[in-house]
Amino acid sequence: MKRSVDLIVLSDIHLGTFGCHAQELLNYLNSIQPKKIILNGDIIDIWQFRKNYFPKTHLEIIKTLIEFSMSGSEIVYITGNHDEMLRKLSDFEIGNIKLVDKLILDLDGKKAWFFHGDVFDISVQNAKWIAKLGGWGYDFLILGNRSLNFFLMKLGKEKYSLSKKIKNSVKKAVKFVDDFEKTATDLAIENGYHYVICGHIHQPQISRKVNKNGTCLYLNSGDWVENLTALEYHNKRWELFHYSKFEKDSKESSSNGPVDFISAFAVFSSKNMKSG
Ligand SMILES: [Mn+2]
Repeated sequence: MKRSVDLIVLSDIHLGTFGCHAQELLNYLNSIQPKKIILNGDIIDIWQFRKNYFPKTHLEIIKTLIEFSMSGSEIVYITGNHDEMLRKLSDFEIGNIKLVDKLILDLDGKKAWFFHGDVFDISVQNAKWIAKLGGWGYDFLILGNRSLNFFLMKLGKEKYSLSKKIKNSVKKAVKFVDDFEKTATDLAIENGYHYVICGHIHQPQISRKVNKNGTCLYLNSGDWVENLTALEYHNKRWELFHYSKFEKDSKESSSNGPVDFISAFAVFSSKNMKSG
């Protein structure tokens, strides 16, 4: 029996790279029946795409998602920085699949704001003035990042890479995550959102944030490279799915079956042989 879920959020799958844990993600997807799927950026890694590396399990994920959409699940693909080429096609719709740069949903009367999060890359230290930009903030920052990358490429330099920047120092990385969460939260509170849901920084999280203007719930779906996590919204509640726990639970429940009997028999017969 597949577990039914109202909504799942996946981000940072990085299909097409060696780091992607595709088989684990497939096991997870095969265990659920989601009504709505939000793909919150960096799903296919077009930046690192190589013609000679796209394993069968990676294709299976795309196939599974398409099958979900054909059987009635609604899919929203929000673009990230590693799949920013798709931003050219944003607001495109085909069947049950929608492609956007950001998404606002009403979840049981609460306003939820979804976006990948790379817009904060160049300006995460400047949370205060970003919050002042209010509703314009997101579109403004997307333009900023796009032109930054455009100039870097013109100068013959590599695109701005967050992971490269924070890999250099743990202290910097911790500070960056803090700043990221604060920036997203301040902006969400300023705009009256109850939930702000991001990806990008590969840090799964559900936490209540408060500032002097109000409060909101900050959520991050993590990734399928290091953490193997997803967000699930069901019966008006948010939960963080951890693959490691899921794998442990499914092993435990399967070992209560006939497998246990066989191993018990093996132990029994080996004991008998020793004594004989
Ligand atoms: Mn990203």
